[in-house]
Amino acid sequence: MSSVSVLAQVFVNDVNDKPPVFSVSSPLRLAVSESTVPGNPAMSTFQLPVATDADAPPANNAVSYRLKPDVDSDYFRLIVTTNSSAGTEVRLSLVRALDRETSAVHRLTLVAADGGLPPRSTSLPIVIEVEDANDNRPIFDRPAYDVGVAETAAVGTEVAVVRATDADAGPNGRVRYRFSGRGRGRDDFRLDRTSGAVVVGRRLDFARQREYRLGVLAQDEGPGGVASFALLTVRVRDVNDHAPVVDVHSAASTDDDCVTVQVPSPRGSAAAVERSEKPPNVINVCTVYQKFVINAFVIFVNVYYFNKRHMKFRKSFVE
Ligand SMILES: [Ca+2]
Ligand SMILES: [Ca+2]
Ligand SMILES: [Ca+2]
Ligand SMILES: [Ca+2]
Repeated sequence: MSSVSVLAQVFVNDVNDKPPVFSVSSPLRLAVSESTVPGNPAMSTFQLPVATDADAPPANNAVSYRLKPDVDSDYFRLIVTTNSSAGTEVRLSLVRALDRETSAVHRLTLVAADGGLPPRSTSLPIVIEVEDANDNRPIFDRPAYDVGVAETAAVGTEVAVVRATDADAGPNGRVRYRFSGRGRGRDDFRLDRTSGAVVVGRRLDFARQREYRLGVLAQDEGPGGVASFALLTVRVRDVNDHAPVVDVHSAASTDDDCVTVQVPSPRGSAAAVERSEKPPNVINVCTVYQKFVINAFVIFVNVYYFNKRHMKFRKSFVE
């Protein structure tokens, strides 16, 4: 009995049963500064991973790449190059300027597909986090502030709170306040650099200065930050803190041995004597050494009569 050897050559046809595979964690995260200038190949191009396919060539493991169409594809374009030395390179190119304040995150989907029939594909989500640049300046909530304060306000009394916001993040958006060099009397107020609160810094006096026009600057703490300006007007309100002063030289008599004295406003203007009219603040002095209470001030008036028609205040004083 003879044996026969048969050499069997078996050809296994590849079946496209493997999809391309990315060997990176999903999603892929990239950080891109919003200051990146589009179209600069060196600065605005970002390397992406390539996928491998375990099937056999030529078609079942031939991987092609595309971005899944979505709105963010407007910002990025896919560049795929193949050469014998470096193999296939997949890069993402920024084609439109980013703005973190408009959109801080962009999401793309990179699709790798083989050339089989039917093709198999794998999707790799890409999350692009836009890093902040200091491209916004602080903006005051109003261009000018106009406030009033009583001249008797104690040191530390809050007069106003200025406020500016900066759309940037972190130090780029952290606003600090200070007075500008402009404005007479700004030492009379203190400005909290963090809160923007303006308080009375020392005793005010309407007679000394009745209005302050103070320049306020808001600047962020980011590199190259530019300050914004707002005008703070503080109007000092007069308060009845000066005693009336009666002018003894302007007194005159009335017919009934009385004098009529117009007590001035509590600022100390001259008193006048009226024979026939009695406007507000007019008092009749009919006795020697009379006491009045005017605007919370106690006034004593000594009246000396020279004769019925000529008389004179000798003295007036205030408690
Ligand atoms: Ca395949
Ligand atoms: Ca921006
Ligand atoms: Ca800023
Ligand atoms: Ca920014």
